Amino acid sequence: MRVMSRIELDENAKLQVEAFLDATREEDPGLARSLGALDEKGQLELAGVLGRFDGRGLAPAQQRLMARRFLGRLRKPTGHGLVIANRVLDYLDRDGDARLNDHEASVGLELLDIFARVESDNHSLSERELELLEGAVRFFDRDSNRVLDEGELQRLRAAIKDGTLFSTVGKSTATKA
Ligand SMILES: [Ca+2]
Ligand SMILES: [Ca+2]
Repeated sequence: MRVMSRIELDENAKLQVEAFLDATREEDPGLARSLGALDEKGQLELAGVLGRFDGRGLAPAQQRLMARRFLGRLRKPTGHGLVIANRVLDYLDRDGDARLNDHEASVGLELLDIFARVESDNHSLSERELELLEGAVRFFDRDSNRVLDEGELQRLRAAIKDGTLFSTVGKSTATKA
């Protein structure tokens, strides 16, 4: 089997991003504009997000819709924001297949919606809110296997519900720093 070079991988990622942006210009012009402004590194991160919805037997239009449900929640997505988003998505990929199944995706959307309201009462995440989300999933990954399993998710949900999340996560990031 031939191994793809880094350059070929990058070329594939670019084609994937171009196809996504072309379709998104019609389907969600505002999102297409902010994603279209990403530099090359940001586009590779975008390809990383798009790849989570590949190869699940979904039609391309459905894949784009799923990807946009995530990307549309990021306020003015930047390359840095997409790096954090990819790190968070890694924690949600419980079966480790680098794809998000319906359950994994719905947990992701649930968390994005909660963290979108942390610092500003709206439906989109600032970079700061994304960073808080990343801190939370890292903190609640108690066995440090870089996956948020069901028990860990339940503890995270409980901490959100009883309002202790930010004192807990705040403390942990303060001690780590
Ligand atoms: Ca998965
Ligand atoms: Ca874990």
